[in-house]
Amino acid sequence: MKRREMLKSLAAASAFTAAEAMMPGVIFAAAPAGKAQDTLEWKKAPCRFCGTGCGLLIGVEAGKAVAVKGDPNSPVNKGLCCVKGYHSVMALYGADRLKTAYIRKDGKLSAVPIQQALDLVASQLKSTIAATGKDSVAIYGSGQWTIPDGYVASKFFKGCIGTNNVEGNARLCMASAVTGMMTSFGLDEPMGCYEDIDHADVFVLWGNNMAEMHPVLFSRMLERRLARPEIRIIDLTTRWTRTSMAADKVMLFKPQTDLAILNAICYEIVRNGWVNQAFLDKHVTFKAGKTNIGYGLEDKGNFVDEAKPLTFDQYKKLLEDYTPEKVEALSGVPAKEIRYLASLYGDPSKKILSYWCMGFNQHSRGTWVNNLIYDVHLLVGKIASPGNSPFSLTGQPSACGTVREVGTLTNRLPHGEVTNPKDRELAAKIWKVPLERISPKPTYHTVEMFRALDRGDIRFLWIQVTNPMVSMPKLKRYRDAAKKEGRFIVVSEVYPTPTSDIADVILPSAMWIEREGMFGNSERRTQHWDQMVSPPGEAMSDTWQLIEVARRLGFTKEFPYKEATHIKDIYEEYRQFHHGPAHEMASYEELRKRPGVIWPFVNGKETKWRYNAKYDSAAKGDGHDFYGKPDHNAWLWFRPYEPPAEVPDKDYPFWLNTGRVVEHWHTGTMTRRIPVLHQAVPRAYVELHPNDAKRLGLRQGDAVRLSSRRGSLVIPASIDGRGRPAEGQVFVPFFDESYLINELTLDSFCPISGEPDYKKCAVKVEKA
Ligand SMILES: Nc1nc2c(c(=O)[nH]1)N[C@H]1C(S)=C(S)[C@@H](COP(=O)(O)OP(=O)(O)OC[C@H]3O[C@@H](n4cnc5c(=O)[nH]c(N)nc54)[C@H](O)[C@@H]3O)O[C@H]1N2
Ligand SMILES: Nc1nc2c(c(=O)[nH]1)N[C@H]1C(S)=C(S)[C@@H](COP(=O)(O)OP(=O)(O)OC[C@H]3O[C@@H](n4cnc5c(=O)[nH]c(N)nc54)[C@H](O)[C@@H]3O)O[C@H]1N2
Ligand code: SF4
Ligand SMILES: [Mo]
Repeated sequence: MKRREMLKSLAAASAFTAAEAMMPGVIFAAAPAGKAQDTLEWKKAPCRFCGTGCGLLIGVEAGKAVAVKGDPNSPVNKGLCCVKGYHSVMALYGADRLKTAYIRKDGKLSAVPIQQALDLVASQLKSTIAATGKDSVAIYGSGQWTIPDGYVASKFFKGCIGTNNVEGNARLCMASAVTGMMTSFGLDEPMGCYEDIDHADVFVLWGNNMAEMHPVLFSRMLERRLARPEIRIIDLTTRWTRTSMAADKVMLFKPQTDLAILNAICYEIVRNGWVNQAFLDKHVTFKAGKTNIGYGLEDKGNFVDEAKPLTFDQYKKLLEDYTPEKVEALSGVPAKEIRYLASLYGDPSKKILSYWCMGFNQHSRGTWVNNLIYDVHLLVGKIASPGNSPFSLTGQPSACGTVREVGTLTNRLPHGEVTNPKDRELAAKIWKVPLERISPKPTYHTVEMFRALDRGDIRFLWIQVTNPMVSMPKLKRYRDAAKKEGRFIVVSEVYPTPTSDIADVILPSAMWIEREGMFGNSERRTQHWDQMVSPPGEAMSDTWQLIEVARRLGFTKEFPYKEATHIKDIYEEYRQFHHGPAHEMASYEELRKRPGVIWPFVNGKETKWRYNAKYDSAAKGDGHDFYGKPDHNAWLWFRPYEPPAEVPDKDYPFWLNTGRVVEHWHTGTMTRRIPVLHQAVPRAYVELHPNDAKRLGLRQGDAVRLSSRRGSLVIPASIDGRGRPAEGQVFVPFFDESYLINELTLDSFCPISGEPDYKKCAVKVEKA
């Protein structure tokens, strides 16, 4: 069945809601009729979808995954799931699953045996390297890669071929969180964990829609408030969402002005004497970076920041531009509310948890805004202890475990940076490759990688577990690039997608529980699962596809693993990179036994809070020790407000914001093949504020023409549906390939992280 026919064949709307599915212990309706659940064989796996990393139990019968329940032993979800978790196994059984490989001949894709396709991939890789050099071949992977997938990709490309052309879609997602943590603390990934929820008195959500995107954590937070009504949830957002419905207070702010609001909170904390001076004196160094840093709109930009020393007095002076009154004028949040927010952070009797996700990270000043939230917590010393936590929520199931920990980014290695000779030495030693082979120079982050494909600097691109022909910003440029003469695109997929449409070779992949693997979630928890069912047809795991091709290039010594034990062997090899109290990981055996293990895992104990000697064996002394930085201090950065790359004007008077809905996963390839999820939200729409709709004469369901300087789209209107943007703003989810909203978005990015800003550009809205 063709993709379009398949999507059409799924019937129209149903009244199924997420809330109905949020019940522990439910087996989804597809469990075989009359089958008692205890006759099924149940096996543990982390959920396939979001970075919450819920533990699931999968019921298998006659070689098919037929049921799901939340794992009551998982400390993450304690038996609960959301609607995607409960229906996750149905994603394996879409009618048009790819079962065979395809090769493009004379413009048309034809089915071939997978071994033949792998031969072609290998010979094309070899001939491209011979003709245009090793830096003309690249791999673009994903935060949905398993740990072994990412590890093998990095070893193959960085250690064997010798190019740093390795990236992952987490660049579009978590890169600003990474650079935020690296610049503030010198090490990546949150210091706290989900248990912080059980200790906090105040929760501040900084532009993340937790009710829909991290629903199980959201329900844990609501449960805590149910037991202790004095607990407060504050939602700072640019758009009214389901999260706002549950919050005690909603503060709507203008896009990008979070930078100013955070500085105003710092200003108020200082002005009121709420600063924890003893903590600052002992643990904090003040810094300032460059300003007016641009938006990455030109090719080959290479921004390098600096860290100028700053005194506390100089810092206080700089904050004077951010009085609550001045920031009210910029952000639209009343000064009184900014003061209230500051008082919550400043109150020494309150433990406070800050959460954020794409509102901060997909931001042309993403690194800055991440730094600023740490500043707030550092000023009052509410950090790295139970209930006091600035916590960056991760999007994908293994953006942490794979992209960030294995280091599948151009600048990273499984441990450290390619620019650091010591880190390269360690990699060469563990990989058993010549040191000179690992290049000391980072090449391209994701947007620049696709620009290089456009220019012809990259000619071979292997894409695994991501759908960039839907998810890249300013899509037309990068789709045209991929289709250019002399470009060779390999796509490992499980379903036909707009990305497989432009492929020269499609490799059918084994999905999730059709192969063994590990993911690492938001709270540094590594989770293992066994293969439970067979992949369809010739589908092969992404790990094994890479090994097959690497061996064809002659790297047999580097990839000696036996198929039966390769996941264990790869994991144990990878684990050597992280030996030591700052990142020790659990053994393979340990992972198989437990419902996930939080690293650093030292002497059989998880480290729930880092940088605090009470909990973290890598920390020296008896209090905090920010050992990621050479001076053992956290760096508190002054970062100013700067506007985004494009703001509404006379011709394009609306802000365009984009994102997600609870029922769908990203580009919808999996969730649109799960009938109950597809039927709940069968197509995309543009959300409008009712006043804007009225002014434009638009009613629910009317066709709306949305245009930006890059593209245009006709899409149905949604007024007072699930979300409500502020006046002058519109919102479109990106799950529906029939409405490619990324034709309109802009590829501006944070110059420090390289992460694009999908949340802000200017559009025109007309009745179509
Ligand atoms: N159901 C479901 N869950 C998912 C996913 C999914 O596809 N479906 N994807 C996962 C992934 S990979 C990710 S990255 C996460 C994303 O999780 P979220 O970040 O929570 O979700 P988004 O819909 O991308 O972003 C929505 C938020 O962006 C905020 N925003 C817009 N402009 C600004 C701004 O200028 N500043 C700030 N601070 N906020 C702003 C809005 O207030 C809005 O609440 O979800 C994960 N969970
Ligand atoms: N406008 C807009 N665009 C965005 C964002 C936004 O907020 N707004 N958010 C960005 C963010 S945060 C993210 S994380 C990205 C996500 O963007 P993508 O990564 O492009 O989206 P997915 O739909 O998750 O793509 C995963 C693909 O892998 C396939 N797949 C599933 N399992 C397997 C497997 O085991 N092996 C292989 N080889 N393939 C498999 C699926 O069918 C799917 O096509 O989108 C980014 N793009
Ligand atoms: S909250 Fe995330 S990890 Fe948990 S069941 Fe839902 S999609 Fe899966
Ligand atoms: Mo993401």
